[in-house]
Amino acid sequence: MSEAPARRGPLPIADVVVDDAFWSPRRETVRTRALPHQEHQLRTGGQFEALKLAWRPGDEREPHIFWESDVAKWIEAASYTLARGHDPDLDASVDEAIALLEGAQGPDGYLNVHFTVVRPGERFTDLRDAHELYCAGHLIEAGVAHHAATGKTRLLDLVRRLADLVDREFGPGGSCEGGYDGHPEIELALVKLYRATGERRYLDLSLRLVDSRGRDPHYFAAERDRRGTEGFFGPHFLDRPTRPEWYREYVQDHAPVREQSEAVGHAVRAVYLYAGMADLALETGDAALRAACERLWDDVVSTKLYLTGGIGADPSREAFGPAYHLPVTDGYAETCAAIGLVMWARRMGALTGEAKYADVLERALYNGVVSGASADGTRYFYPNPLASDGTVERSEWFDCACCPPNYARLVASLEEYAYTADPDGLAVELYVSGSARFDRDGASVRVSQSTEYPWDGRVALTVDTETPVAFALRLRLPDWAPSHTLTVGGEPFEAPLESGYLVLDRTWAPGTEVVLDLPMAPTRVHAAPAVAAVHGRTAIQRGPIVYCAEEIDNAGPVPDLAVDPHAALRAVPDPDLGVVRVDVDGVRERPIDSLYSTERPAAEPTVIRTVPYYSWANRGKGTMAVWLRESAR
Ligand code: FUB
Ligand code: ZN
Repeated sequence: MSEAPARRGPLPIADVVVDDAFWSPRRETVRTRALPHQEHQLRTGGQFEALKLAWRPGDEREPHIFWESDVAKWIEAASYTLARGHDPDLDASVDEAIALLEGAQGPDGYLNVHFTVVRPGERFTDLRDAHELYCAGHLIEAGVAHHAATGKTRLLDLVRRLADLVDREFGPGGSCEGGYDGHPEIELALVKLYRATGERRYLDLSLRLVDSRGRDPHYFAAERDRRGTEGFFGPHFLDRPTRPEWYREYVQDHAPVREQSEAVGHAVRAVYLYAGMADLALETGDAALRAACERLWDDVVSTKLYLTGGIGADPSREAFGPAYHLPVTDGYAETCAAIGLVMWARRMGALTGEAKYADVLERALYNGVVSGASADGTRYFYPNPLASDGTVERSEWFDCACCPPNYARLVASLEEYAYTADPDGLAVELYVSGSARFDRDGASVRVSQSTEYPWDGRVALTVDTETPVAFALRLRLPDWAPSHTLTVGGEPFEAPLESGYLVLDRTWAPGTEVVLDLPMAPTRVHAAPAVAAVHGRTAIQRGPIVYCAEEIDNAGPVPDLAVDPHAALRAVPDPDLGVVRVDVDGVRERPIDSLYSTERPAAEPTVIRTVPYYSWANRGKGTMAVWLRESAR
């Protein structure tokens, strides 16, 4: 029996059960609809086929530089799903994909089809653009997940051969010494590989890659000069030669990571890098790395975070915009970026022990991540705008298909986000029915949760042990909750609030019940005046759920609606939609004949219906807005 962990971190997936009215159907949809749909897309789109290395110049479907990452994320999502229960068909499909990957791997461990059949001889010559290390990172994450889920070692062995090659090439005396990736991802993956294998050199490699960024002489400029071309994305980034500093920021390569304070550049690249940095700070105790992570976090949440937990406001480059630049209709907020924020947040929580990170994790998860897929799991958003002119809808797939399997792997691995074990006991990060099991003083302890969250704020927890056992149970008090009530064994209980957690540090008798009640009254949310895009507008939130008005519920275009600023917000269970709606009185303004008028438009009273943002665009196209105008009265 294992003992208390030396530091905070997620429990092994096998020790967590998610059996939840909100999440279980979504996870089952990932298993029965999303994963088969994605597998079909990968088979018909060329990703699987490419691994046979049969492509020749002139053939259709030239293997793309990051196709392996699509396959890898799909395998990772499938692995988490296989960890929950036997699924022979899925297991067989995963084994087939692994066999294809094995066939595509070179004898020295190299694996990237594009640089094997399309541009042989050019491997690792375009680190800024070519995504080889990004793909390697996703493959490594898949290998670790597949081994943990199934006990099989083929994919883990494969990715170790790949990681060993990267270690040789990027280590002292290697052909890419001093190099690093233009799209971070491998850094956090190598930390996972280190944890899975105990091999310190993977951690050292990750640290080396992180620390090589932002140095002069500039590696990417030198490799461009060696290559003599602008690289894979040269034709897309025509202004890159004249804006070198901007493009260094784009890949978070403008300063050594310990000196970075502002979240800049491509949002997914950024949060994957910051997640890796947080992992490394946790593993090494490096205070400067931790401080950089904290500064970058503060910058994101105080100036660059959408209410939905989306990040990356600039669609032209999938990038962070300036502070407070959070456009709605033409904003960006890629699904992968919200997912990356969730990944980073979990690591920041483990690093610091502060609940504020899980608050943001929850915001992103229930809003900007869940919105990424349709209710049936087979259509996806890439950008997740906070308003629509009626033209936006999810797609079955994308040429750049990063988001769909990323959604699947996150939802399938919810176990990793619900709890953290720590030397004192257990922290409940997310309120999700199910349970967590851990060992304490030689006893096996199970903490079970029962809740209708996010629709109802009552969470009942039961501590099951054979004998009394002492440990601290931490319950995150969400930042949206203005108050709470807590009972232990049916009696009111005063628990101190530490770093955002209610701490119940006591000896637990078998079967003790804890009930946390969080008020779920809908509230209005206003943005800081500096957020020009939503001046004078209000949003609605209830618990962790952000709401939006959709045309289909409001008998006309959403831009015509204005909320009465004094009207009560009414929570209305909607069994047809399977959600709690929020209704509010307001007005519908009538169109006027001219573009401008000295008169206010005539307005008629109406009830404005709002539904969870994550659920929008499941009932056809129409206008939508999270931030609603307020009426004049
Ligand atoms: O570059 C790989 C992935 O494609 C990124 O993470 C996404 O933002 C999309 O650009
Ligand atoms: Zn994406």
